[in-house]
Amino acid sequence: MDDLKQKYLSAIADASDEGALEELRLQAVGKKGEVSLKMRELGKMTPEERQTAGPALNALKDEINSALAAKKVALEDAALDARLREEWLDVTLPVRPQRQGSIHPVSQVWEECTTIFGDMGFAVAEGPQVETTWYNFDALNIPDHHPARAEMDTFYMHRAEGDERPQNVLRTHTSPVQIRSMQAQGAPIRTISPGRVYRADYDQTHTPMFHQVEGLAIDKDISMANLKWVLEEFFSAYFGTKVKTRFRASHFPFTEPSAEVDIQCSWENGTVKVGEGDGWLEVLGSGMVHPHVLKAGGVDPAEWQGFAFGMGIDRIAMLKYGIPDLRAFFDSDLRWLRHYGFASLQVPTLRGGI
Ligand code: 2NL
Repeated sequence: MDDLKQKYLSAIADASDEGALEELRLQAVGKKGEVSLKMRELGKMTPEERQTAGPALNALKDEINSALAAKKVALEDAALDARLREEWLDVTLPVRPQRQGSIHPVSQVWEECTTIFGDMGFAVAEGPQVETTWYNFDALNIPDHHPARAEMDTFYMHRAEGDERPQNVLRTHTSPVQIRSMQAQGAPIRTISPGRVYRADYDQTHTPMFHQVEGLAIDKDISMANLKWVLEEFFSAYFGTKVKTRFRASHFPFTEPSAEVDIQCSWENGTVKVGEGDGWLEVLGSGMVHPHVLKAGGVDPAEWQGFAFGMGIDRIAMLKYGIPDLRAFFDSDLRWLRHYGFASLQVPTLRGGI
């Protein structure tokens, strides 16, 4: 019996996991286990033998059971210790870098424009980027021979050999949207049309795609005085400071008279500040809508008149944020974002930053 005890106690002590332990329990004290079989032999013993063997077997069974229970607890503790060693977290580690999106500055300025003009009572209209030459040119009093129609300035859509339908273009301004608004709702009208426009041009101050917001106000007695007020109100709201404007006579086919508008600014060691100083910066074109254009929009020029203006969203975004080169917007958005130290770019990345 001592052999049995030695055998099982040392086997239990050596058991490496709960499975092995259960195996040992069955071998020793299970129904057909060695100790149980021995207990069954008690019946064949003499009463004297049974008197010593009975309590001894019970004691052995108890001892093995408590060794099994103790070992089970020890194995569980060891397993927990191992897990704790494996699964610990260093809460002092810096957080993992997270990629964070942000609204593109051009989109932000676009949004600001619609909000400011919206507050002044202008509706917002959008329209197709692929336009007919009628909406893009003819309706705007741009004659056939006008240089703006030339291949080098305008992106003409591909047309299959023998296709005689009028050629479509990528719109060169958002004026077609204004024409469509006039046709759809007639006069009076106050609307702005922000959007993407396209011209075959690429240098320090021109990109083939850029963003424009045009404005149109037509009523019985709209004048350039109203235009001046609207623009000064807009620029003051946009730049957050009172901004004076200066109108210079100009020429556009779609307005008569026409004016280029400058805003007040100062130049200090190469940086422009809007709304102060005695310098001027050209920011937009404008004028009184040409009677031909009113007619194209289905509005009677004998009864109605109005102003229109067109300004570059990218350009006024650059002015507000101090971007020197328009190409920064499009060559690489990252370059532009980095210029402003946008939060997402301060975080180290797997690519080693940009
Ligand atoms: C510029 C010049 C301008 C307009 C756009 C316009 C639209 C209609 C009728 C008349 Cl429907 N005019 N738009 C007028 C004057 C100038 O843009 O240099 N923009 C950056």
